Amino acid sequence: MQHTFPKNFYWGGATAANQFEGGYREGGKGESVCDHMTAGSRKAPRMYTNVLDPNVYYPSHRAVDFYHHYKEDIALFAEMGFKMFRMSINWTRIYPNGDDAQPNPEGIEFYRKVFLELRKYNIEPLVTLHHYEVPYHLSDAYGGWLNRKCVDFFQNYCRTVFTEYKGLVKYWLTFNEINAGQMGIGDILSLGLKTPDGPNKGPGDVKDLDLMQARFQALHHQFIASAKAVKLAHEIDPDYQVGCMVAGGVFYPYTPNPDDALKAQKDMRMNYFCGDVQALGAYPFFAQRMFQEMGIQLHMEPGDAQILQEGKVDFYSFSYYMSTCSTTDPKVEEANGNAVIGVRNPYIPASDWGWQIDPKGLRYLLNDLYARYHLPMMIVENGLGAVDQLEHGAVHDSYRVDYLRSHIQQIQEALADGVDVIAYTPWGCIDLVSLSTGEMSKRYGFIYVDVDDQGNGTFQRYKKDSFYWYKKVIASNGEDLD
Ligand code: BGP
Repeated sequence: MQHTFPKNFYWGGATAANQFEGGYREGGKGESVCDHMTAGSRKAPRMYTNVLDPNVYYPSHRAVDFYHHYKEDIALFAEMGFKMFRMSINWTRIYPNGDDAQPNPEGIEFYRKVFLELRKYNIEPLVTLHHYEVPYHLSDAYGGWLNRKCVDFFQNYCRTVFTEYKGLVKYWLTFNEINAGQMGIGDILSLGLKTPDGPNKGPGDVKDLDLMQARFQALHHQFIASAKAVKLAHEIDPDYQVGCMVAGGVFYPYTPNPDDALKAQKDMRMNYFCGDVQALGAYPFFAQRMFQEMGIQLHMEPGDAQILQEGKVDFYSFSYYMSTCSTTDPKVEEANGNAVIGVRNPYIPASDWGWQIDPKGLRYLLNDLYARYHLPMMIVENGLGAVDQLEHGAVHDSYRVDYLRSHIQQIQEALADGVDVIAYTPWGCIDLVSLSTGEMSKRYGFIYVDVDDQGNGTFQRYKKDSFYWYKKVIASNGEDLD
């Protein structure tokens, strides 16, 4: 029984280029769809503008400026003792339009410098290839992932980075929260689909098509692209380890009513639909009925089933922020959440953004996923988005420490249960732009960055109380959580 963390456990932190890197259009970078997302707030959604408005603030353009601060930031991660650092490569830094014949050498060099800097401190990079960073041109001119040509463009991009960074990177993730595409929260950002007006959507190219049909077809192309990337990675370097990345969520039945239990079981499939394709190499048993009920007719090319079978991932990774409850009773109060949509659970608290905080749900999910896939597990996102006060250069964020401590304790329980957990990289280890709201004031980091919701500030970095706490946690390999 493993009551402690394994010796080589990967403690670290996670980021993504679109929320962190900035350097918009520097070093030959092209535009991504996320560069067209306005800032929003808890109440007002972010909007996608097809044409950039010079009077509007777009948070990804500077974000927190890792592009110019990477040495300083990595030194801070090293000071905390990070063993792993999750980041994404912005596709448009490598291929500015997504379909270019030649890669952009400056973009390649930028990430090489970052990886070398990480290696200097023995920090293992964990690199996401696609984190809500669809090239704008692929969305605009090709219709995004609905167009199968994107599979080839992605393959080209993967070949470049797998070849260029051989020996510098070992762990890769194909698509961040790939299931965002199935849930309607990733139309533009994850799939590059311009859908009818609404939050996070652009004026609609897809409006004449059935939206669900388009989403699942686009997702199918991502599955094929992911499977081909896994195979290619192993061909280029047999040491490469490639994982899937799924938005994780736990759904408890709201009552013992069998209807609620069945609803919860069905809702839990948000974890399995994509996970099964990527980890087991085939669509799940429940897909047929699901597609039938939704009126979806997937177009598969000959050979697709084999591609999926040959491109199974080496490990499973997921984000975990919350649990929720499922019920068929329409009178129960709804709860907020990212993709984990259900009703309020009276037994657990919620964050200021209404995300329900449930550390035990993490143990539950780890057990559940491990029983299904028998693959090493990485928790590559977890954390508390909260408003922090910077006072005389310090941030007293005991609420964040409480959140993380309770989740780490549950990882420990899962390890004792026998789950093979190999990494924990809390989200936004340094403050960055919130994906859902575009705010800076929803902060997750151990490191405070002095920027406000409109991008004003000194961009100076400050260590929060949680910085010193996490450093102790890592130094003691999870023994000292006080
Ligand atoms: C996940 C995304 C991240 C990240 C995180 C927190 O869904 O993969 O990119 O942003 O959620 O969400 P938010 O930034 O909306 O608080």
